Amino acid sequence: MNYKISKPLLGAVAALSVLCGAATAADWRGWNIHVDGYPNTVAMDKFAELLADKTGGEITLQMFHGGTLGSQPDAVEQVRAGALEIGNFNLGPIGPIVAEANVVSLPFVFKDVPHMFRVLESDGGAAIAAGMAAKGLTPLAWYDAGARSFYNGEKAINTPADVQGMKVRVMNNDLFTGMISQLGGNPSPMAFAEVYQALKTGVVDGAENNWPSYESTGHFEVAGYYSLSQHLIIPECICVNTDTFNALSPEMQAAVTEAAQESAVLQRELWAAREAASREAVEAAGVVVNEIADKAPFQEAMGPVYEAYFETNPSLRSLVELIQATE
Ligand code: BDP
Repeated sequence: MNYKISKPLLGAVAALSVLCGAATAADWRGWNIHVDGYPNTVAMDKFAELLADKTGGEITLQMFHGGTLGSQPDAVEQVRAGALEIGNFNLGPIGPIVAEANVVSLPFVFKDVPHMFRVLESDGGAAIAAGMAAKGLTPLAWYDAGARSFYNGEKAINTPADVQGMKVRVMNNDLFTGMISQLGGNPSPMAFAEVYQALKTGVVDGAENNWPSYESTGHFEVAGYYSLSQHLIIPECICVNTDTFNALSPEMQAAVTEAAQESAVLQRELWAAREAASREAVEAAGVVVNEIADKAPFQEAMGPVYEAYFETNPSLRSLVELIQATE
């Protein structure tokens, strides 16, 4: 058979592909675990809006909030595989995949949140970003997730002895299970969505998170003691599938990055306000909050966690030292 295509037909095809600028445009899908009104949710919606504006509609993003597309470890894999293009991820569950990114999940590695951001903006941050990109997750911007502290339904925690025998939910990462074990507790890695029921039914005694997540999930209703251990300060990213990002023109890459960075400025502002508001709300609801006068025993107990990390990643000792040397 002869498949010669007539000229008018060719013209029609060309016109059609112009009409469907969609042929070159991309519709991205994005994952976020948080509820409506949460700083990250608002900022990711803003990112979608900025993305469409700055790329002249070439790239659009449909956000799926509330973890509707699955748990965080699953979503991380989906973005790596390109089944989803974008995710707002905490670096905790990324650590098991990207050794460089796991440094931020070492307990007490950062002095405070500003220190964390200074590191991310330095060579340390570049090393973390390069490690992530090599594993399929290119970070476009960093979000604030504050500091994580312990909470439970039984008592205030003041010393490691208070964690003794306690079953504590953690995010999926050996550093976190090691951290709880070193304090004498029983770690229980579990998906975020399951923690409320687990606390309520006594499957776990406690968990750990920042103020906004403690409040937005309702965990404070079933675990009313919040002890300011601030043992983990973990950044979050807007991460894009590396191949998807690398296939873009330099102009488009710049537009996407700019949209992400602007969304991060908004997220950090909203975060500061929400941290204060969440703390106020849970205290008003009767949560007992305690400062921990001496955090040194918690820090000292983390020695074996660091040693195990260095044993598996000898080359990353210098990255940790770089972080510790960053003013
Ligand atoms: C929240 C993070 C979210 C994590 C969650 C958790 O924003 O990404 O999934 O903690 O504890 O603070 O799983």
